[in-house]
Amino acid sequence: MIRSAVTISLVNEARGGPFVYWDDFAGSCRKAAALGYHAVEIFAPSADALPMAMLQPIFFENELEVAAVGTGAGWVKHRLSLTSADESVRRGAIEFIQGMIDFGGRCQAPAIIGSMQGRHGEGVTPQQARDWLRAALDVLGEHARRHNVPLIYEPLNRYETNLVNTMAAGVELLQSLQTDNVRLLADLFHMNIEETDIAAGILAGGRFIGHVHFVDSNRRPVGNGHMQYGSIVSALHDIGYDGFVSAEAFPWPNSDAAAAQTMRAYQYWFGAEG
Ligand SMILES: [Mn+2]
Repeated sequence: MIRSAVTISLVNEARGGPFVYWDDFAGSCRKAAALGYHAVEIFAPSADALPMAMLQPIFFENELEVAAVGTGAGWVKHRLSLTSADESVRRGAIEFIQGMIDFGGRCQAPAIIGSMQGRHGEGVTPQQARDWLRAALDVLGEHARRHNVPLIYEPLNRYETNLVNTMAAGVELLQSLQTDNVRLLADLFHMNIEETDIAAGILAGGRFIGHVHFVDSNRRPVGNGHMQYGSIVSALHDIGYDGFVSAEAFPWPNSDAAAAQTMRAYQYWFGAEG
């Protein structure tokens, strides 16, 4: 069954970013549960900012799972990157993500690598960046295995990375790794910019897709842009996808309306599955 999730950001430096709920963690969880969400996706400032022991009663009380944890705070707060020319920055990036993998792993949630992948340029060749990225994914994918969760890698649009922009390129990257414990994140906003056809991109990602960011063409909640969802939903069924569709969208026009709109869209497209 494809399950619903909604994002909560606690990272001040990410303000203005595509997260539905902000700041009030317990209150956001209560609202998500009341709307019928199965899970929350957490964007936290660091692995120790929110002790999982403090969060678990909130999840239990609201019968919420954790769909995933983001690692982007490593970039927006600390300017860490897996493909920096500076070795100490690369090492810091790996340590930051390992901490996040351990944080999520305590509630069986995978960590997502998006902006932490960085980019080539400024003295780093495409080949060098790709080699560093692959080495990091091998280490981090195996680290995630200790918690019995995959590591999620997100192809981004061209304005955010020049490493991997499409599902097909993501599959090629994953197939070049030693580890088989990394999955792709199909973010419909990025795919709308990069894929020739979004449904075809999902079919190309196939069994490698392990998480979906469920959002419209303009990064507003589903139903507020021009994305055509029929073929996208069919493609997710065709690949046998049974993970989360998570609302990583702007809190437009506000958090509560964005969460409610995404839930209406989830029920329309996936609700019949129960
Ligand atoms: Mn995303």
